[in-house]
Amino acid sequence: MEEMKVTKFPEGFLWGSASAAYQIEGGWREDGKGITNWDQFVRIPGKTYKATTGDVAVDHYHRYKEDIALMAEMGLKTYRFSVSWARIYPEGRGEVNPKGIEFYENIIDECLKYGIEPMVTIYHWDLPQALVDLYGGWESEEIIEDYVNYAKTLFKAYGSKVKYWITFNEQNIFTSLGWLTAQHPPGKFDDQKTFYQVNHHVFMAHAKAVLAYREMGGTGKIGASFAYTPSYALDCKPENVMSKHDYDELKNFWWMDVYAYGRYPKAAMNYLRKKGFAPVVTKDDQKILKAAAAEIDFMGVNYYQSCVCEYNPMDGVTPYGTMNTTGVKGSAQVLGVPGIYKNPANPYLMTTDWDWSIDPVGLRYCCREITSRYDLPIIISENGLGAFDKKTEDNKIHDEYRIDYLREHLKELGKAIEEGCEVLAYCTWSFTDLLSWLNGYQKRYGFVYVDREEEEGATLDRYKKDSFYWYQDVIKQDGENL
Ligand code: BGP
Repeated sequence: MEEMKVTKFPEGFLWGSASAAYQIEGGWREDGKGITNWDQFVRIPGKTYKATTGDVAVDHYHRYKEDIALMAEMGLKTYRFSVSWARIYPEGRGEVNPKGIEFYENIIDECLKYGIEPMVTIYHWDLPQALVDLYGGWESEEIIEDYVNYAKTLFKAYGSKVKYWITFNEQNIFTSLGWLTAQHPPGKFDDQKTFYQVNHHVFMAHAKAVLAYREMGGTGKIGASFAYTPSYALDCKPENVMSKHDYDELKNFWWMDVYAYGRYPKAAMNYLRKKGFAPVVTKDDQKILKAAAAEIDFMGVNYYQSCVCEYNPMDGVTPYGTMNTTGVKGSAQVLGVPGIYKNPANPYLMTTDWDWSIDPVGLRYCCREITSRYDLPIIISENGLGAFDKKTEDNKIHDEYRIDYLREHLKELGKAIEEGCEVLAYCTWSFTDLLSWLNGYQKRYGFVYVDREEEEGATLDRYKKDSFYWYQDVIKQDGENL
């Protein structure tokens, strides 16, 4: 389609930024918070970059007023943050912790005070450890009821103030890293059978929470956020095109089809049945998934990069190999599933220091695919550049590379809107610098620099980066100056 100029983002477009509780809050044992799976996992030697933890993180727990004041100064229209389940229910279930309820109430009120729309992620990976000890966390279907109970507690407490709800952040990532690559808790390796069953439990928890929200009279918008890595076939060789098809079913539609249609993609399900990995799905489950699919209001998309698909022979590469968590360019390996696909580098794209491809067009591709396949509105719930930032002697951070990255992605998003995609919001990852789960504090994403390194002890003072002023201007002009 012909090259077009973006003239306008829609009226009321939510220019935003995002975070997650574990990555910013700190205060890991304060005010009655329970221990989470991540609190434990980061203490296992070798699991995180330089043994970094979120014990203190960027101390948002004590500095949220300062951070939200900075958001207001920037002109942010929405702030996406997550609630830590263990602050609300220290044991995952049972007694509510009033201090936890109060903390997020304060955050919500502080946002509303400045006219910033709070967007709440109910689950962004930190799970009360008590539920893992009790029944194995997501491995048991018992968790569905506990999650729904927790979600209902949030709907009840904040439902009159919060209009945007995200049930789960990147179900595909936390389950893959948790049960396949052992890089996230519970650190299981190549356990495909459990992986698919765990995912089914998460789908059911999502679906039942969506239905509960409606039953409680919720009139806001609710959906899940998916880590969408769109794929391109290496070339027109039919076996490579087929590998792209398989990749899409197994890595993308497996999740998005369930959210949007309430059913699993057929070819992928057949493949998994043959392998013995297919989840147990009852007739009742199917009904619930379908009912919830009819109720979601948007597809949340976390977009960072695209990938290339090439046929991978039976003796080819596996999904398990070195991931770049150090920022040393070129240290990531090509991975894939034998007999199906592998993901070689894209020679047309540049990469970040962590070997993630930089592909603004991929964001437009995501929006177009979702619009055509699901006909759903879209919330870009994350997009951003992880980079090494340097603070100069006069306390400036010249992150023009981040400005370039965001500008190019926003231009493509604008084109997607022109092409008919209904995009409600765009949240950058992230507002302040924060902890990157596996990559420590040196991989920075924020508009606001936080003075801290991998070791504790720095001031945690905040400094506005050049990108802060740039995004402030984008928001002021509603994207007309991109
Ligand atoms: C997404 C997560 C975020 C954030 C982001 C950046 O997968 O939802 O929590 O971490 O990725 O990733 P990373 O920190 O690995 O660079």
